[in-house]
Amino acid sequence: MVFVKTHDISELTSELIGKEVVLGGWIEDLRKLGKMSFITLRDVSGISQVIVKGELNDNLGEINRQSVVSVKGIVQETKARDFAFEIKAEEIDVLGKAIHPLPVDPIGRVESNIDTRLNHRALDMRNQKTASIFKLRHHVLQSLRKTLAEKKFIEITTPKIIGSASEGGANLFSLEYFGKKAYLAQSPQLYKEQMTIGLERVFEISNFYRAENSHTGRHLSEFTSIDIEAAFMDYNDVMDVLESLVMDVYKFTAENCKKEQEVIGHTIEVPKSPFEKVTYNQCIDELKSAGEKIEFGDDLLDSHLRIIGDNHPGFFFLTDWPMKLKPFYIREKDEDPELSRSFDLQYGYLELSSGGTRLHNPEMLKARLKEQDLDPAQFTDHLKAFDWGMPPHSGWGMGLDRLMTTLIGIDNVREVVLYPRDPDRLSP
Ligand code: AMO
Repeated sequence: MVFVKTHDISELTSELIGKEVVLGGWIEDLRKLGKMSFITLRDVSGISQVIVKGELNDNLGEINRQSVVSVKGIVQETKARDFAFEIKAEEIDVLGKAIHPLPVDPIGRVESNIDTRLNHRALDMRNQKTASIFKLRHHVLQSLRKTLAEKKFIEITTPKIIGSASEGGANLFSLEYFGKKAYLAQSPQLYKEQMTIGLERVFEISNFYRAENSHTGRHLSEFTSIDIEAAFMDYNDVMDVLESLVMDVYKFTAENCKKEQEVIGHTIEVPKSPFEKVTYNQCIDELKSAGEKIEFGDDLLDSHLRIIGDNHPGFFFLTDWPMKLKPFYIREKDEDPELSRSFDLQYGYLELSSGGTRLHNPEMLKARLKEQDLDPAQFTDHLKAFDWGMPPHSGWGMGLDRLMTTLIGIDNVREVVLYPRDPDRLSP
């Protein structure tokens, strides 16, 4: 049995013609034509054709499509249009049998609905479109980390099991923790703010949890968040960081993920920069002009955001929200304390990120907690840090899953998450 690969399929070159290689992958297609068989072999890097002749062909037996095999053979030129080279097989070993019927067709000839694909996600990953989405997600993560490191942000990992809410009481999953009540973190908010004391600029890319009973294409119970927090920056500075991060992700993937774009059937268009900044007050005016009954201080509903999104397609910042609509840690504007130094990054109607300048005066922070019916005693550990020399700081959180949907032009986050969690889906 041979299972040590000498090459990935994409590594086959004309220099290898006449040489022996060992490939490993799965059988995408197998055609027996009497004295000969043609196998289409796929691995993560590409596809190749394997020619099986003579005694090897006579003894080939039944091998189901999608079974994993290793093939030892000689590289040769091919007349087949779809392949760069072919392999004349000398030895074929079945390493992992695929038992038919399979629950989804990874070739995509028979289309399966998203639920069926998610229920059999590992096999769905042999569908080239699905694999391309997750290769793209990998490149997005690489790009984000590269840009943030260049901007001197230090990557941190904060706890996901916590003793009190980070974002206030709503939407918390609770669990039993050795006889005590614990929660799953909704965001790294408090920890990332605290870390600016010693690390100044931090970022985290992790999963966070929201017990939101929402059944939409953009809400998950477990989502991946990209979070930053930066000392000595205000909300305009962190908006700049966010914009350059998004621009870099688009440029990097547009340039380096040509094959993935082709397979997905979507061309990544690098957006225009700078992104427009639209204030909350401007939105209220636009909504009134569109005939909506809305006043300063009202939250923007989905229906409102659809109107605003139509007026401002693509990326734009929605800034200067009323203080009363913002979480306790957001700071007011000096010139108008009813307004906050805050923003959302929108992609049309879709909210991708929110952030702002933080309150860093502990007394004001305590007052804001009370204003929002939160108990400062629950935040003792956090508030302590504000007496140890807390720098002024700002930050934001962005949903990676939502960002991915903008990149590939789809409207369901479940397509870009390996094993999505939502109110109806807890396994696999
Ligand atoms: P917020 O609650 O707005 O802000 O979340 C930030 C971003 O996270 C994404 N997101 C979600 N994605 C999928 N499913 C969900 N249920 C979900 N909830 C949120 C969105 C959203 O814009 N601590 C602040 C950020 C900060 O100020 O630093 C926060 O969590 O894309």
